[in-house]
Amino acid sequence: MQIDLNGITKNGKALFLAYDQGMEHGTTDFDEENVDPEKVLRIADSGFFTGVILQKGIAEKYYVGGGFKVPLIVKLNGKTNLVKDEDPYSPQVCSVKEALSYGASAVGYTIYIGSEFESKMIEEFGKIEQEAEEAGIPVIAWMYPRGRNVPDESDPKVVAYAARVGLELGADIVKIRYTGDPVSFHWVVESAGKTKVVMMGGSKEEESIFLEKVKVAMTAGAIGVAVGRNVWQAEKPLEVAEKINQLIW
Ligand code: FBP
Repeated sequence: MQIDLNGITKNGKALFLAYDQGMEHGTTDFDEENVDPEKVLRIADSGFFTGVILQKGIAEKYYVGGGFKVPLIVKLNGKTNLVKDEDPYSPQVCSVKEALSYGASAVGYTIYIGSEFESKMIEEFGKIEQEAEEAGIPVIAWMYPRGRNVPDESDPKVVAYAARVGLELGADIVKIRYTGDPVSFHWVVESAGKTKVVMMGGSKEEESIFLEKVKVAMTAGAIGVAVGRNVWQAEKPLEVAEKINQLIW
């Protein structure tokens, strides 16, 4: 079934603000300003974004009752980076039902394909996909090739493979690493078929370099970007958000 993406897109395009790094990376990603979820939620609510990605705790304690208009995307699994397992597993920490109770318009889940635990994540994702479809909300798969079997996470072949797995598992949108050039990223988009592709952000880099990637990804057929640090770690987050917004629409 083709799920309606209108709740988290505008004219078919998407710009999501990711703010789950406190769990994934620790508070070293933050400064005095962006450590406060309320402040980042205000950036998300600026009108430049079609969704904000949160773990359940921040959704429950800050989004709920906060009067925010930006649609909520709840990340259903997560892990810390303190455990240095070569083969990562990101367990489910929130159900689709709980996410809906916080007002979620969509849910997200990371699958580390290539990890020795990929089967566990594929299985969990299968159930989530079914529940999300029953609830009529889209499911976004963070398709991250990672683990001992993946020598290069950015290898365009393995990234395209990840996108294809997302399609075959029923993801409505896949969140995918930029492959470095328009031709290979176009192949990633082709590989995803009817599953839409958003480019992931990555660690903070020079604004012009990041904007160029956004431009190329859009030309290659992505529907948008899911970005975190390149916006809320910027000196002027709203200015960067506006520039990304202009490139997407
Ligand atoms: P960024 O734009 O800050 O990279 O956020 C995107 C994201 O996928 C987050 O949702 C997640 O916390 C993080 O990147 C995972 O990063 P890593 O590649 O280090 O696991």
